Amino acid sequence: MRQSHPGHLITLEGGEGAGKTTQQRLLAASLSAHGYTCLTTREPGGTEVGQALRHLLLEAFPAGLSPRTELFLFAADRAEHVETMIRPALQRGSIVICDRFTDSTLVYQGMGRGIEPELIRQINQMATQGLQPDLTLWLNLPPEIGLARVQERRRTLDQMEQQDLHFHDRLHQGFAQLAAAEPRRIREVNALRPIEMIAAEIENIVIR
Ligand code: T5A
Repeated sequence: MRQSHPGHLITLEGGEGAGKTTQQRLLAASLSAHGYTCLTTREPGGTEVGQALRHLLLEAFPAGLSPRTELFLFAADRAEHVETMIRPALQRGSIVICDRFTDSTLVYQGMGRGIEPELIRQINQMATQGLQPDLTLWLNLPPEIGLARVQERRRTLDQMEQQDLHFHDRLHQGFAQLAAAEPRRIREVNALRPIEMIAAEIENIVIR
């Protein structure tokens, strides 16, 4: 997919604890070693404004927010992130590797919270002003394994991590549906393997 900038946007998607941050770091190191300029970032919370929104979304209200409030706050985070950080980096020719992006909203706020997908697509479109990932890597891991990893690592769980397994199963199905619908953009990666093996497959997908 060619867009109106010289850079490339790669997004990492998947359930909780699927290994996105780990693989983001390894991919950035590999691309840098090949001479590419990379920017690693994440949603929510890639910008200073986003950090405040991340706190509101995931930590400040243990009882949760209403689904539409949540949707608009994720969209606000993305609007700020795209406008002030992602698009300028793409204009400079960087490879931007973003931990979660628009597919997370479709899955979490759509399949998870039950908001109509068409509304989410419209809001994603407004937030990104049409910017789409060139490539999305879906780290496919059974939700119970990802959640166990997160629980092992942290004493307190955020808003989404506290949801029950049915919720996380729906998210997993949601990512599978998106990957089936857009096989050219979304590449499924089996995340139930050692870190190095996953990294090697991702490197092979990205640098061909
Ligand atoms: N959200 C986000 C929405 O609802 N809507 C949206 O639009 C957006 C953008 C973000 C939350 O917000 C939600 C989704 C999320 O619930 P977050 O803290 O950023 O919150 O959550 P995650 O993105 O899930 O980040 P995590 O850090 O929890 O998971 P990662 O990044 O997928 O996993 P990672 O790399 O940190 O690894 C987790 C642990 O597993 C180990 C690592 O060492 C680490 O300890 N690990 C492995 N262990 C064994 N084998 C492997 N292959 C391993 N890979 C990693």
